[in-house]
Amino acid sequence: MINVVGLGYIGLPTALMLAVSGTQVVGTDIDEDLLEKLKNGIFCGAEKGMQELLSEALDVGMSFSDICVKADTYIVCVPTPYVETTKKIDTTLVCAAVSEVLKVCGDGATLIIESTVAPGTIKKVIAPMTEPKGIKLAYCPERVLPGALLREFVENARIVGADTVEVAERVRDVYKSFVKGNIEITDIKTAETVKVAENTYRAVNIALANELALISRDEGMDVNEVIRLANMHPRVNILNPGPGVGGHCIPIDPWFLIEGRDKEDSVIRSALLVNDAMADYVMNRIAKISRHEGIKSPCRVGLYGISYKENVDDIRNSPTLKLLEKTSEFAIYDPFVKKKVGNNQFFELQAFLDAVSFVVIMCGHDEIKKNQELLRGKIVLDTRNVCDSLEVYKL
Ligand code: SAJ
Repeated sequence: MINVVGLGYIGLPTALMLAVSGTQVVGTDIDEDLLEKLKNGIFCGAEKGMQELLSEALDVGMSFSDICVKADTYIVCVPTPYVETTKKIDTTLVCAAVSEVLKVCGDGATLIIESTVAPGTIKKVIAPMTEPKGIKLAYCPERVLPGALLREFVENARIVGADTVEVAERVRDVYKSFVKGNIEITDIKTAETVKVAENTYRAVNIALANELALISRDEGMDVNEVIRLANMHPRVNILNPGPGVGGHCIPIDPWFLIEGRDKEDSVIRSALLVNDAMADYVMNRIAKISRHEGIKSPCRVGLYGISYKENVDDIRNSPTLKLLEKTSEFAIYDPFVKKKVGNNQFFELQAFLDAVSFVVIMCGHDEIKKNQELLRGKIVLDTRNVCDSLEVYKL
């Protein structure tokens, strides 16, 4: 039996995948409202296929609990944020989850951490907690992309970090039940580093795209054209510039990799700062275009998209929220965001468009890609390069 602890965007699909693949699974979370919904077969997110997977898992007897239960194997998938001021990992939630596991598990149980951690955290912080009970520790980071979660859960290769081959192989067997990609074995610290290195690679690549956007704007060129043509080189693959880098991984995990290395020059630190500065750049661009077009009030400016990226409902570290911190009068709208997060928020696309003269596309949701015609007659700043049939301002 496996107890998955933390039923967020990784824990829940992991638990469901294991359950439908024939393992007895209990999912644990402290959010009672969430548990009630899940027990009743209700999935509240936007991720494709999750609703069906939940129904299937309930049909094969998966259960939910607000406390940890006795099991052979535990998988901890709770968030590991950073402390805003120091950029250092905040291990409070992961330690709390491990403490709860330790209250119920038998000696020698297997404990897999999936939460992203700063390299060395398992040895420094988790192992001292689990050693007295002889717990077999492993680290198996998730690498799935929100928006394509269930496909990537099955297809992606995985890394298992463990201190002995015996533990690694046991953990590999757990994931083998639903993973078709290779499952590679390494030591715990290497696995921790691989996880944050992957997200750092993406952060640095996006920062390059963002810096190219600034250079291209200054020099009167379209950055998207620069990148499109550069990417025709067989060994160049520059990502897309945008209004900033959001979510709970790419803007945060690279800080874990450079924790304690404050004195060195760092391409990683510079990249994070370049990405963070995009919010100010977009604000300046909005101000300049507004002046040019004679738009006097920020209420007439509408930010399309509140989530951190296209076609997801997650708003953590969203570039739009960063802009709202600077000017709360902007109108906002997002087809995926149903709760109120701003003063001047709309819940219907046409009402939003009727209220503004200037639309800033912050997320390239399919909705706006398919309905570009609705923007005709508006001033548009397209930070995501999604409008291909209209005259728009570019990043
Ligand atoms: N972004 C750009 N330009 C791009 C791509 C992304 O500005 O070309 C922005 C997005 O708009 C968003 C942010 O970056 O604001 C992050 O989005 P993302 O799609 O790059 O990544 P996440 O956070 O949704 O998921 C990442 C993935 N990591 C990698 O691709 C290396 C995913 O595989 C990880 O599992 C996930 O982080 C995680 O949980 O660590």
